[in-house]
Amino acid sequence: MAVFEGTFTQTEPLRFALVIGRFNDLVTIKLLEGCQDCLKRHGVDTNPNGNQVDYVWVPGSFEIPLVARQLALSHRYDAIICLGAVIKGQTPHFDYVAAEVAKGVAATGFQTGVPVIFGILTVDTMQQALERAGIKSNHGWNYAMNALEMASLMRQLRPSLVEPYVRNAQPLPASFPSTSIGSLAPESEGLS
Ligand code: INI
Repeated sequence: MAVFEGTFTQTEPLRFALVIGRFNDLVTIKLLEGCQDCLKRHGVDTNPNGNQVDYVWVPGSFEIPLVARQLALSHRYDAIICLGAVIKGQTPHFDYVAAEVAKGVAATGFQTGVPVIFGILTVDTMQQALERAGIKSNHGWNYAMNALEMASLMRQLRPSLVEPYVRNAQPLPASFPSTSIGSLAPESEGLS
């Protein structure tokens, strides 16, 4: 058997999309800078005119999952990094936005098979947000590290590499109830 883990070195073939919320952009621009710095120092060409990173700006964190999903479904990216800042105010808006973006980002990765990094700060005050966006440390850097690791790991786990184990698997006994991948596909897709 084997141990699989992501590396941070062979980054030339990797493609990333960054989805960034404009809301609280004092913070999100700093997260973006930390993220770019990390990618660059690991050999990724972060130039928007290059061929490794695309940037997509959205109004706020609430819009991030929809756009991340669209990007993931394009199959053009090894990982998608979502950057936002949800800061608690005097209204319950914070709770709705924070809950929806967390659920949406998680669902997008799970449903599409593309790693989607949750780079959304959820904090009580602007001070706390700024501390995490450069004053003390910059979480944008960590989000980029997570993306590099997951992008590399998922490339290693592609079915073509895992296939030998499937080939070596013993056939099921004839009496075993058979469930093929085809029979699990949604009927609406017409696969049978
Ligand atoms: N968007 C954020 O990214 N952070 C916030 O703190 C925030 N708050 O608290 O209101 C916020 N609201 C905007 C929201 O993301 C949507 O853009 C808006 O509701 C339109 O759908």
